Amino acid sequence: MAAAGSLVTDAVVSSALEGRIAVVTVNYPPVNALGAAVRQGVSLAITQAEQDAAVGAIVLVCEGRTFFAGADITEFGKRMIEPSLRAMLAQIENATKPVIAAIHGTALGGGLETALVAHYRVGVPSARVGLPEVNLGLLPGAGGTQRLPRVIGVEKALDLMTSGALLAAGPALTMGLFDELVEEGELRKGAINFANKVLDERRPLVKVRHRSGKLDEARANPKLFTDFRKANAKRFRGFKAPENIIRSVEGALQLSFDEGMARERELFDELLQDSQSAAMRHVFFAERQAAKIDDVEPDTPTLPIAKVGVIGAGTMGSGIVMNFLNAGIPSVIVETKQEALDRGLGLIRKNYENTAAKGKMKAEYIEIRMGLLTPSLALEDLADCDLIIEAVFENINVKKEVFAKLDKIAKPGAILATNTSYLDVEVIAAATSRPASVIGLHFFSPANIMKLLEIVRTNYTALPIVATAAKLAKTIGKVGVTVGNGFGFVGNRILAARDREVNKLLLEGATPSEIDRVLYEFGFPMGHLQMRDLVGLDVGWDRETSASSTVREILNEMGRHGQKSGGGYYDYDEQRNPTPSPIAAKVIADFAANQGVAQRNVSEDEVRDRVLYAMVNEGARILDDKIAVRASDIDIVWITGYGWPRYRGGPMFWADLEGLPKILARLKELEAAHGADFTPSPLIERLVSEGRGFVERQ
Ligand code: 3H9
Repeated sequence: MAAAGSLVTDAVVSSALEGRIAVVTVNYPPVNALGAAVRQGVSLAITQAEQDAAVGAIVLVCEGRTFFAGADITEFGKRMIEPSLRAMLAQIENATKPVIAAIHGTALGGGLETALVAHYRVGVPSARVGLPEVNLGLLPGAGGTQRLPRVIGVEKALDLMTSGALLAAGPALTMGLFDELVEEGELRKGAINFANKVLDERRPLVKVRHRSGKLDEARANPKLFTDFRKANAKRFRGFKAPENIIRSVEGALQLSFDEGMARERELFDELLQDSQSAAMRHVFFAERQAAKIDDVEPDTPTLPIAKVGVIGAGTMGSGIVMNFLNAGIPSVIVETKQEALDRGLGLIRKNYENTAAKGKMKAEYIEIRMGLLTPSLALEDLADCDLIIEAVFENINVKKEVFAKLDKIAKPGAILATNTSYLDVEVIAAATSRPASVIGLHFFSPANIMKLLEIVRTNYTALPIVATAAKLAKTIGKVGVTVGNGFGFVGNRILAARDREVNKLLLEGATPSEIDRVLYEFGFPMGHLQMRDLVGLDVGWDRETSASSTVREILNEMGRHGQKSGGGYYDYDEQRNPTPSPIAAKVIADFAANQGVAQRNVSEDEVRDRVLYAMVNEGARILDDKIAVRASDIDIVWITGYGWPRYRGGPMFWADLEGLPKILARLKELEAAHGADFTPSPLIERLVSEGRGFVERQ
């Protein structure tokens, strides 16, 4: 090989000559986003390589953990610095010398779009590619919607772009997206070899824009788009980006390439200016922010978690332990009775079998995962666990008793965690001689699926315990949000505020369907009362102390426990479809009469304001009480744990969009009509007087 010569050297983009090949290397940590410095550097390097007679072909490669992770999201909404991404891509596509994209890590969004304008693509086997702009409420706006369908076909491209899913290198090679895979760790060398081959074989400058075979295949199926829309209607409900993606791909079939690009740009700009994208970009950063805990430093020690114990094999305990089995961590699950233990193990196995049957897990993993689990009837078997999570009945005395016993059994230094959803973790910790080792790990049902983990720290919890919990959340694929110790923490405290308001509305005459419709149309997967029926009205209900003092208690006393018993706030058929329930309506009306509440017609607007503003006000009080450290953490809790629509950014971001002055004025009206539940939180008053919002916008 001829001596390497340096063409351009810059901290961000450098270029070196390896024989006939100009290797353009980008180094823009952490993820090589295509910010202005990168675009300028790449553009200059391509120009110079084009002008240099010694250069036959160009390899574009990135340093660090990944190929380009996409456009620089922090630049959106700011003045664009030339060259634009689209201009840089046009320059690559129109280069007179072959450009080879050399891909490792994840080529995402604008990153994959860059690869798609190169004339050839090589990658290492661990590389993955995708167009996840949909997760930011956007569409691939630098040619992705026009080029990806031309390479992998319209249906597959629609699937990838509307889901944001990634494609592994193997399938990408089969589909023709990669031209060659090269040895892991040898990308640069492999790409240079490939480039030399292109030159030796005088291969042409292949442009994706000229491919039409896959589009012709799609044109043969005129129902493709209608079917795709129909099949995904539920998933796309209320969310604009998927529809714009579909329309942009329709453009690829109906228009010339350049017209298709212009259509894509229009549809992209429309999304970029929409509040849904602003909300989703907020969520992107908020999720990463949530992982940062103010007093945890990179050098804060964490404890190794090699073995986990879970107490309780009910729905919650079984779901919790699956997280650790999935992560390959040996675990013990303890119950008091053999029957309950067997039921729990059955639940776990069935869950794995269903996952395998759906093709989402290889069948051999069922035994591998079950093999990591030790069932036990003795708390003593938890003695060598590094972390023990209690998931027993939600009663403070029961929990205190369990922790007092654990204190005697657990090894020194073990983390003792409670999965309580409302109770005081400090009181539970006080039942032990080591409150510094006690923490709340609040999982959400179904615990093996739901992304959220509330990490509840008390005044006593030691910092390494908090840091370990945050790290563990990542290990098991959860979004960990660290919160303070107070009734219901963040999520359930806001849920309780919503519940309180929903119950008042029911008595005043709004029907379950009317209340739920408002929430469903707002974008929640289901309404509040449907959710209550689904979870079960008897969860947390104590038969012994039940005194017909709420509608829910009365429904429970009547055996109406929700979906599973055929009725709750709604009636259910065999398929569990809800219909309005005359029985529940009578219970509510009688109860209202008993309480002296006159029933009336309640407007949808009133339902909306009362339910949503009560939640926002409670969120503000949570900030006042320092139970959450940032408004964006509350947003993440409600998005990942309670189905708040991601495209509305969470309750606090949504409140900013709605306008805090408007919310404050309405809260005052509601306070006058309904009392102290609506007294505006001091934080809202303060923010309005300062002309600020909850969330500092990016
Ligand atoms: C696009 O391309 C539009 C085009 O189609 C059209 C344009 C006209 N920009 O996630 P991590 C930051 S839209 C700026 O913790 P990981 C991130 O905030 C883009 N910053 O690492 C974090 O910062 P901090 C389409 C970005 O290893 C740090 O990098 N692309 C960007 O777990 C580390 O991130 C996407 O949507 C960005 N594009 O995961 C991909 N990406 O350290 C978005 C990340 O201050 N990115 N940062 O908290 C990802 O999915 C993940 O970051 C990735 C790495 C998988 C790459």
